[in-house]
Amino acid sequence: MSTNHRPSCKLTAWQALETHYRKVSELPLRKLFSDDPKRGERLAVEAIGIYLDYSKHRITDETVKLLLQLAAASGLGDHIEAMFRGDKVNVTEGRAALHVALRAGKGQTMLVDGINVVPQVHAVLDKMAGFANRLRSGGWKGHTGKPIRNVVNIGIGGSDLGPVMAYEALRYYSQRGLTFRFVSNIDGTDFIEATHDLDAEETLFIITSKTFKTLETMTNAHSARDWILAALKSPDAVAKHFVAVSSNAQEVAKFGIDADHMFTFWDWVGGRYSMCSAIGLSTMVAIGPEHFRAMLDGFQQMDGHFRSAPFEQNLPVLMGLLAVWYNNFFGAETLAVLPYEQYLKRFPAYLQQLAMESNGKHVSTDGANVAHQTCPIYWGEVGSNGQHSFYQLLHQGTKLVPCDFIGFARPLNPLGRHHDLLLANMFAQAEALAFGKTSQELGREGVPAWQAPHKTFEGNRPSSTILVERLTPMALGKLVALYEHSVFTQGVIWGINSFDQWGVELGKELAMQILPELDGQSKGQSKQDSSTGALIQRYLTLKGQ
Ligand code: G6Q
Repeated sequence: MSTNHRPSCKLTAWQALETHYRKVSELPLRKLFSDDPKRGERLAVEAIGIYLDYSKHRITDETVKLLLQLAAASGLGDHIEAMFRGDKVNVTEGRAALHVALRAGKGQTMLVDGINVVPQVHAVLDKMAGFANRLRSGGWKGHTGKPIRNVVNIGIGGSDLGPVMAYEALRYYSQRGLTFRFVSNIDGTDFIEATHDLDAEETLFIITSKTFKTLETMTNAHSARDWILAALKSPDAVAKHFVAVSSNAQEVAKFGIDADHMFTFWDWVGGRYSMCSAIGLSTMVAIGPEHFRAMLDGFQQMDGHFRSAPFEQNLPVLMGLLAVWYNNFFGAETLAVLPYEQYLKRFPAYLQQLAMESNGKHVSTDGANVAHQTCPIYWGEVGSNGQHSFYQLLHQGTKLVPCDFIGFARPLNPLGRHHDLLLANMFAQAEALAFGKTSQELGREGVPAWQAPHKTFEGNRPSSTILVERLTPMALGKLVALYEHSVFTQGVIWGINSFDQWGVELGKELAMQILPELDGQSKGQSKQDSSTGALIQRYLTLKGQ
């Protein structure tokens, strides 16, 4: 795959979309629906148990045709194959991005540098299953012989957001006798609050860090070790109360964790694409190896769909192209993800990293500045809480915010009419956004003319609705993979590398330069700019130094 990227906006297909945009951008959804009574059924795709309704978008058949042409002109098919083939698609780090191998079935072959990695993947999954079963059955004892009942995952970024999201999403399936906590922030409060009511004798820490060098994680891991040693008073306790997930065996050994208690993964797994690897150990302990496998099977089904379905029926491709349509032609800056499912409360936060760390880039793979917008800002909140907060802006604000509604037909916790009420709200919101309410309609309802402008909903606010039967481990796998591949699709169209994250480095470097000025190790004039220097001075004064 060549890294020389023809700027996306120079492609004929892109320019055709620009012209087309001028023709269709003002078309009201009301008219599109009244002209085509079957639109709501026609512009929908159902595949592998996921129903995507994309009829409430400001598109015509021509738009879809042109977007598909853009995908073809961007070489999306070749890029998909390159990723699945294990090519070094992460060009700036010279690595493959083969997270799809993490969910491959035992008999499959997926190559990195000519080596089939699937057997390694399954060896680690088996080791994880052995550990998870032992812990879940009470067979893993702490230093004083008590069974472990509390699991604290320490990690950050990709080593935290996937595990915490999956734990919350699949909590219904989790072993309730075990308590799970997640510590990520270097703010000591995170660790203190996560552990304050836990009994050290019954607590196990999973230190998840690909590099085993991340400042936040290692600081928290050392505090955890101090906490265990203070309570259990023996260095031998570390072996029973810590396991590690990492690709850096040397650093794990330095920390004092035995190789037997280390679960490995590989450099071809990016942090934000790692929840199917050993990074998911806490998930597996919570829900058990069988449910974990079902989740991986869900991912795998979506991988297969992404790789083989024609683009016009390809869920991630369609979602990715729609994101491009609003981002680059309507100038929409954000995209809201609105799950009508309490268990998905951390899903928007997870997607923020997935999308924005992947595609928040301003240079293309060949290093040239892009001449177009890249990643929209992903954000969101579970319905119906959002309705009583920011939906006002979605309906009547001045910004265009395409929305993804996500709902499930069968509730995990049926309770009276709750679920029908929840879903009625979800359907109603998408309807209200699309079709609004006119001043004539308000007039007919007797709303006085002076009040009508305030009560008018202009409509034409686009959304997708994703409907799934039930939130199962498999359904979660499908959903996450849907967004992974949608993000990849967008990255390909924009010609950027979705798999590096250099943008997080500078702040880390500067923090290490600033630290000596805060803890009194460097005296004299601050080396920072005048604003940062003054802030540091004020900080030192306030803290009494
Ligand atoms: C994700 C990023 C980043 C990473 C964290 C933690 O894609 O690479 O979020 O996951 O910085 O890194 P470690 O796992 O090495 O501690």
